Formats: sequence, C-alpha cells, structure tokens
Amino acid sequence: METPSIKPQTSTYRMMSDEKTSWEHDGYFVRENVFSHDENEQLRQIAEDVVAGKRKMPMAHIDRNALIRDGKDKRSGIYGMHKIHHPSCYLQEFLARVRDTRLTDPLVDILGPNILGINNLFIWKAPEIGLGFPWHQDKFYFGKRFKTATTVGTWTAIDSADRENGCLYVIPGSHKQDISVHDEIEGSQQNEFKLARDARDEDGIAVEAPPGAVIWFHSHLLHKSTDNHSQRFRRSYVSHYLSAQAEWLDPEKAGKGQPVMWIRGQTFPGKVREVTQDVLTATD
Ligand SMILES: O=C(O)CCC(=O)C(=O)O
Repeated sequence: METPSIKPQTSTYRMMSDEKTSWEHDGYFVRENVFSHDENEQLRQIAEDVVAGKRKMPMAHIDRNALIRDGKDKRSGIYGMHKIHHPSCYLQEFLARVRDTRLTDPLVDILGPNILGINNLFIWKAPEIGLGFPWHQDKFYFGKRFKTATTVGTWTAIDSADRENGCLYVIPGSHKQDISVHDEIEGSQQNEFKLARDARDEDGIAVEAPPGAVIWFHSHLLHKSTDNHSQRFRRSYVSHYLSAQAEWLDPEKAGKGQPVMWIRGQTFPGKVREVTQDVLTATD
C-alpha cells in the first residue's frame, strides 16, 4: 500500500514543559478548550445520525448498552446506546478529528513523527443507565497485537464529565508498572473489559473534564470510569495511536482484525502499516 503524500505538519500544539512533567510523572496530562462546542456538536450529531440510520456504519460497529441488549432496560435511540467503534474508518468528519493536529501534535513528542491510528470509539454513557469501565491498562489489549513501549490514548470530553455522570479515574504513576493480570468480571459493559488485578480504588483520582478538554494517557496507565448516576449524558470520543516504528506481535496477523489507519508521517516496510487511509463505505 502506498504511503499518502507527506504534507509538512505544523507543530503548534506540541507538549508544553508542564505537560511533559505530568506525562513522565503521572502517565497522563489534560488540556482544556481543545475543541469548541460547535466541533463537538458536529460529532455528536453525526453519531446520532448513525443511530437513526441516516449515516452508514457497519452494524457490527454499533453497540447498545448492555442493559438494553440483555433486556434489563427498555430505553431506545441514543438513550440505549453504548458506542460506535471505528467511526473514523467510515465517516469523514471522524477521520478529520483523529488526524486533527490538536490531537496529534502532542503525540509527536511521545511517539515520534510517524503515527498510526489503531482504535477509536464514540461513547454515549446515557443518563441513569450508562455503564462504567473497570480498571484496566490499554496495553493489556494492544499488547496482544503490537510490539511497542506504549500506545497513546486520547480522550475527548464531548459533554462535561464529572463524578456523577461517570468521568475517568486514573492511578497516577501506574504507567511505570508492568501490565497487570486482568480478570473476567460480571456485569461489565458488553463484557468487553476485564478488571486489572493490581488496581485499588483508594489509589485512583477522578479526572473531571469540561466539554472540549482532552486527556492524553499512557497505555500502562491504570484507568477506569464509573456508571452514569446523573440525568445527563456523558459522551466522549476516544482515539488510540501507535508509532509506525512498532512491529506486529505476530506478523501472520498483520493487517487482520481491527483496522489500522494512517494518521501522519511515514510508514515502513516490515513494521505496522495502515490497512486503510481513507474512509470505507459501509455495506450493511
Ligand atoms: O470513556 C470511558 O468511560 C472509558 C474509556 C476507556 O477506559 C478506554 O477507552 O480505555
């Protein structure tokens, strides 16, 4: 696959020295006012259009809240949603967002200039029934696919995220730890996440975030989020990145499974390469 022409990148949004200190010391940093209300509204509206069938995504990438799926609650529409997986692979506006230099400039300081996108999800967390995610380290999952020191997650608040509606919690400094054993648990949203055995609630701190704020976090950082006990939505857009210098753990599985997208810079023969560069057309 050909690498797209490499456009000169601006470096306007690179990490500041206090952010570098937070990254090294705590394993994450937060920036407020990264995206405007209108920019967030655009993504929110498109995600709702997907739920309403006005924009096409494969059904396999659209997940309802586990309580709805399991017949324990009857809410419908966006009130019954959990997430859309990989919207950037099918929707131009989401692709533009994952490549936005306001998200990716700081990544250059961590991952270097050549960057791939390995996962992204728009999460609803509906009023009253939105479910949290148990303590986990993202590398527990990404480490099954890629050989790399770290991937980087970006977590954008679409709505205000606080303790009542299920904000993120992190264990500062846990990015210096190895990857914990992760155990199966009952009642996790979609059974998709396991619980990191080494995480203790008393070590965690809430990272409340106003709309438009972004949290950048290390893939060893222990993090979780809680259920939404409020009457408000807690929507977020999460996007994970990998250096294009990383290698496939199992070269036989190169390019299979979750799609890898080109974000910026070059890709390299023998390393992880993108399987999609532009949006795909959903056929179901
Ligand atoms: O948005 C959330 O509630 C949690 C997301 C998360 O933990 C993740 O994407 O790894």
